[in-house]
Amino acid sequence: MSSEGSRSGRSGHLVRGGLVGLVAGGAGLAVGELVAVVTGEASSPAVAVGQWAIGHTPTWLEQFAIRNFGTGDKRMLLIGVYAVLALASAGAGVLARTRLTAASWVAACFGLVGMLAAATRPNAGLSYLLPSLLAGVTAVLVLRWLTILAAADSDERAGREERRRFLLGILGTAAGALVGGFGAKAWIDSRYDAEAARSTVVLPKPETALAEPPASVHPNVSGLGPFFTPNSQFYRVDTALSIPQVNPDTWKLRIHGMVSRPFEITFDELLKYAFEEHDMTLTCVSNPVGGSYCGNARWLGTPLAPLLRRAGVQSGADMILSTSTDGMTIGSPVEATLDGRQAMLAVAMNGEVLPVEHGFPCRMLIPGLYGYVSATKWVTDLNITTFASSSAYWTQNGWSPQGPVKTASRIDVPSDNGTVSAGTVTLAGTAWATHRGIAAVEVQIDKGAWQEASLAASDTPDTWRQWVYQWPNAARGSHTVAVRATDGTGTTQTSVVADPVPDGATGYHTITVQVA
Ligand SMILES: Nc1nc2c(c(=O)[nH]1)N[C@H]1C(S)=C(S)[C@@H](COP(=O)(O)O)O[C@H]1N2
Ligand SMILES: [Mo]
Repeated sequence: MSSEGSRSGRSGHLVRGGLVGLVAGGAGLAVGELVAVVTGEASSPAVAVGQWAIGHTPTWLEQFAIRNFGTGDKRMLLIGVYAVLALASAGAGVLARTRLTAASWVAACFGLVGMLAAATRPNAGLSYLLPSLLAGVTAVLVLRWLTILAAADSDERAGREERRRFLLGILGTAAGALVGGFGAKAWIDSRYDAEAARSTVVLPKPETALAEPPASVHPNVSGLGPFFTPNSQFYRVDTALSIPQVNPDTWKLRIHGMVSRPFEITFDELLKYAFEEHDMTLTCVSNPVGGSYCGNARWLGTPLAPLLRRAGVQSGADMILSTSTDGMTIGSPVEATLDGRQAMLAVAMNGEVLPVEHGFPCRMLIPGLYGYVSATKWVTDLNITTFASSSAYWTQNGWSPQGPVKTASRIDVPSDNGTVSAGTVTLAGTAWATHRGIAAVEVQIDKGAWQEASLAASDTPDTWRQWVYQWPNAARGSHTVAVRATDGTGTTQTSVVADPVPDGATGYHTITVQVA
């Protein structure tokens, strides 16, 4: 009797409808994933919708996600996409018990949303529509079929046969969807792995070997990060849901647009250019005051200037609109690549072939500019154009077209709210004003007078400069410590507090220290 009740009772209806919807949605997703094995990962329904959402996330929400999830923000987004899909599928399943046609349309709409998202992907062709189209069709068919089986099973005259059919149908489909979906995902992931190609790249030798910077670039303070950020710890900021896997054998760089002699080069041809090593700090415009989206590395690259001269930049052109394999566009001032600074196409980072997540096989770098206007990873196309006629991805999302790095300083030791013992307390951190260099760092305790910190040796004006300050006679209690830097032009960091949007955060990094 009780089983009969749950089969036709109200909550039984909801649960069975929800399950039917979930399985139908899952079957659709699995079919989408399977088709994407052929049409490409970017066309898979979940990836297409997630990637579309990344491009359309309002900047405030994106900043929130970066603050709270850091580099895990992408995983959160995919979880969000799956959660919305699961809820909607379950809802469609419940609706199907009374309104099968309406519910079928809901399922079809999900296929449509996937198709629309896939159509907006860079390099999207007609084949990009297939995974979501077939996913939608599958979801509708499975939804209708399982709803009919479920209805037969809940009928008063239903017997063992109806129950058997329904259970077999729903469990079989669920198992098939899980195996098919996860199998297809694994298949896609294993199809091309840039890591193997990366391990066979022979790095070119720099024209002149660059000496190691003196040991004195790094004050030996425990808790202070090293002068060069290890690749494994280097921050990562990009919009890629899955890291682009670029094959260096088919990689090409095209330089075109407002140039007299457009050309294209292969990776082997690129490696025949003159290479140089350069130490440079890279930082992100979305780094909050005191944040960690800043890293320092020794890069090996070929200067951009000779490449641009070979192409012959026409007068009036002031922007390099670079594009990556994943469709990211970044606009950089032509001027910054021709004024003598070491703007380069980099192929190595800290003595290692560029890591895949940092742009393998080739990325752009321009000292003095935030990454969003200079540091295109997986770059394949340089379109010489004008700021007046073109706009890049981030600019369309509310960021400023121009992004010179603002002077910034950070207290790394002790950590915010850390406890230290009374007496002499060692404060240490880093400061950067990429391409202008750091001339001074000052520390302020409890809003008192600014005290000059000791600067570590300078490597290049393009690198950050670490600092130490021995705070004498720190008394027990809670104290605030602030820091500010002066750049190589003599300009001191502004105290005015500004958000990262639109062109970089300002204000003094201030921490609380408990002296015990
Ligand atoms: N293709 C691509 N390149 C990109 C980005 C991106 O999203 N896609 N992000 C840029 C931004 S905003 C920054 S700060 C730097 C970060 O480089 P990293 O991840 O190697 O630290 O890469 C830049 N290059
Ligand atoms: Mo950035």
